[in-house]
Amino acid sequence: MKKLNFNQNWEMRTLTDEDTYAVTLPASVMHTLLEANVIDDPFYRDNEEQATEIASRDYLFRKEFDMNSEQLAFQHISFIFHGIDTIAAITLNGQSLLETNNMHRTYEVDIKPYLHEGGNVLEVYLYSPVSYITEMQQKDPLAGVDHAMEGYQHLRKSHSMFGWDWGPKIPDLGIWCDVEIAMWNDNRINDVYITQQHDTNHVQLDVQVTLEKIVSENYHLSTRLTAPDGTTIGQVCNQVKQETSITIPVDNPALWWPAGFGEQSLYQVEVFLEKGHEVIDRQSYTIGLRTIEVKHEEDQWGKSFEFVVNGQPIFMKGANYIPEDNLLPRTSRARTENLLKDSVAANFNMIRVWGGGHYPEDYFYELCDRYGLVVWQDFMFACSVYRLTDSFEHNVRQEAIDQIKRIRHHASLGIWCGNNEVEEAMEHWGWPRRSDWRRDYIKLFEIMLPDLVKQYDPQTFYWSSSPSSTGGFDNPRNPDVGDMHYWQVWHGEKPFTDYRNYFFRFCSEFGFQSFPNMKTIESFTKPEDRNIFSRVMEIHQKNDAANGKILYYLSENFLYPKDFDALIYTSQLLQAEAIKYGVEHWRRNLGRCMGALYWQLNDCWPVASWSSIDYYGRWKALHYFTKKFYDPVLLSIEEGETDADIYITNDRLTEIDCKVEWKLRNNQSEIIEQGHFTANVPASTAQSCQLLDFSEVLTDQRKRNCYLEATLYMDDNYYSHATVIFTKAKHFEFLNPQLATNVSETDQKIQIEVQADAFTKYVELQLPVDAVLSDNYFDLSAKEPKVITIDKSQLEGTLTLDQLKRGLEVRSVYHITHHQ
Ligand code: BMA
Repeated sequence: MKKLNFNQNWEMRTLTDEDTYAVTLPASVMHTLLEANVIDDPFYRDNEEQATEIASRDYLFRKEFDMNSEQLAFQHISFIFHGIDTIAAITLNGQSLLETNNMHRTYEVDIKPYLHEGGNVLEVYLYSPVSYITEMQQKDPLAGVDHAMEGYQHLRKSHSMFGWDWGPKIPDLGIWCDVEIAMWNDNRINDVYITQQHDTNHVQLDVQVTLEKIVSENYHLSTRLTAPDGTTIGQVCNQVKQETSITIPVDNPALWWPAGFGEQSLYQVEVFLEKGHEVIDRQSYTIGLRTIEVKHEEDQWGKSFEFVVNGQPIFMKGANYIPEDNLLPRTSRARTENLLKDSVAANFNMIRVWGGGHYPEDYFYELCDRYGLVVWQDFMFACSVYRLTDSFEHNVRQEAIDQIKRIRHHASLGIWCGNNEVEEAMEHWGWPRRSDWRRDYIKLFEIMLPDLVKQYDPQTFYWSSSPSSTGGFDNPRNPDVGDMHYWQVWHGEKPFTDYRNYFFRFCSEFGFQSFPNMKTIESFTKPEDRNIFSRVMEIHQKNDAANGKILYYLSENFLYPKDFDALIYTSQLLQAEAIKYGVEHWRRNLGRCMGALYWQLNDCWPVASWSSIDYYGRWKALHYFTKKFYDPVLLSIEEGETDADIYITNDRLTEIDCKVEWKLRNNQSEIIEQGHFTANVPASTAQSCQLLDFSEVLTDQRKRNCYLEATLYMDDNYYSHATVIFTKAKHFEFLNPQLATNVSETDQKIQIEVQADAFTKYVELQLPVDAVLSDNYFDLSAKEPKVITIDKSQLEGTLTLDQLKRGLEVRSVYHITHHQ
């Protein structure tokens, strides 16, 4: 089979005017108009408001192309549309070819009967998604979230493009994935499905190949498996049927492991279809040899929710992933790669593709395979009721088949999940308890989708909803059974300490908002907008009452910030502390709790949100905290009123021997008490190592100026460090730390030594260019300098030492209220 990419030389225009724009696919209306300077940047100030009107019109994408006699001689010629967003009518040479209404599907259509030799015209008419959802919602009002345009759930288009509590209402339209033309004779490979049987030191691969047509002649199928070390195993099958199975034995397999647990070994499986001696089609897949199971079994606490990879239970650490941009043509492999590298740098081993966006492109999964991120894959349904009419059912069935077949061979795929929060919403969000809605829910998420997963990917676990306990509307918020979304901290305004009341089996969502970094705020505001209650800042805050929540939590924890910049900084500290509080607690309960995925990793535009990395890829304080609280060996301190329990959580699959030194110090870092201990912590275990009782020492006065510091050493080397204070930061008597920096460089690295005169928290270094630092937002004891390094290769742009010295800014908790 021959495939040609069909992305070049398109044009786009509005159906109501004559202006045309040259485009290359993937392309969208808003992105094209923006590139042509016809509209202003929709992310700037209040420009989002122009989007609804633009998305209320219809558009045409058009391409003229030539076909020669050689091409036309193929017996079969088709177009493959890998993603059309969304409602389209497609014509070829004026003849109707195809109608589409699902951006999550791949459409292939036979074009042979419509083609001419010489010039041909392909036209894709795109119709307004806004008009469609408005009309449908009038006919059949369905419950959903109120921060999105009404009726969004009627259309198989990324829900969050219609607005979300972190996303703008920019329901752009376009051709968001590649278009290809496929030409073939006689026969072709229609489908390949690879399963694995694992035994000790042996894996048997079963490659099932389905051909397009029944085979009558001289066909051969062969496979080639290439191991990570380059060795190959070839198999040939001469007894080809329309469905053929080829077995490949692999001795001493190099297993694929999640990040932090071993190598991400990848094998290549190639399948060749030959007729006579000619290869007429080939397919290639990158796979990893591994088993991933989800254990959901009764135990002393309820019913577990535990990922087991290659037989090893693993605590999953990660976050929820949302679409990377509202204008889809701006996404790219390089951007996604940066985001996923940053995830692994923060010690993630899992990423959850949240169900209110779109199914990511192939490269997303390829990168997750390569970097060792287990993918929790939601089907694209979220927070809404769905009406299962015959046509809707047919549509989502095809969508699920397309997506399961596309994603299933990836090493990183860990779980299929029916939807995000639909079961919980129908049970707990006060919606009408309609039996027709419930019936359709059960049909779709508890019958149809699990059946399809069983049919097309039986080796991957299916879970009907996140969160869920056992399905069927049976207490989806049960904290002891299944997975949990916990929002009482934040939406429920409970204090951070509330996390410690729960021992969820797997916490797949919990979160806390902050403002993005100043540079990011500057990108969408004028100086006069820089007040969190300004109209522009409120447009970039989509969660009702969220600014009030930030201020409420601020009042509980920190002093009132001196200015806008200090408020932005403090909001990030709140967020980082909140999530750390939850994660450290759940990791101290490793075994009972087996996963924490915070809400949310990234942003789709510059906005105040729960993300740890903002739209421009800048790390918030939370992301630096994450790197530490997701470390495979975690030193954490569970502080009480006047005591402290020092824990070590060891995620590694081997035991560790370590030493911990602890010091109770005052705000000048003078030592009041100190001690040390050694610990042996078995593999995959959290251990309370030492309970320290300071009730004698920590008087009310001392609680306001003493902190406990613990330092972990492994093999006599410094490993990590933790501090706690025994009062709210707002009441702690922080002294002026007189922060001093000393900058130097080597060929590869920049080094910044930071020193304080008194104990201080949340030391932040800001460079004049974007960069990821080895650490940031860290605590410092007096006269104990810390060296921060920056890889020069990671710097965005060039930076001389002199520029760095002049542009470097440093602050800490003390500067929330003080200028110097
Ligand atoms: C969860 C998610 C999202 C939402 C987030 C913050 O419910 O599933 O729908 O954006 O919380 O409210």
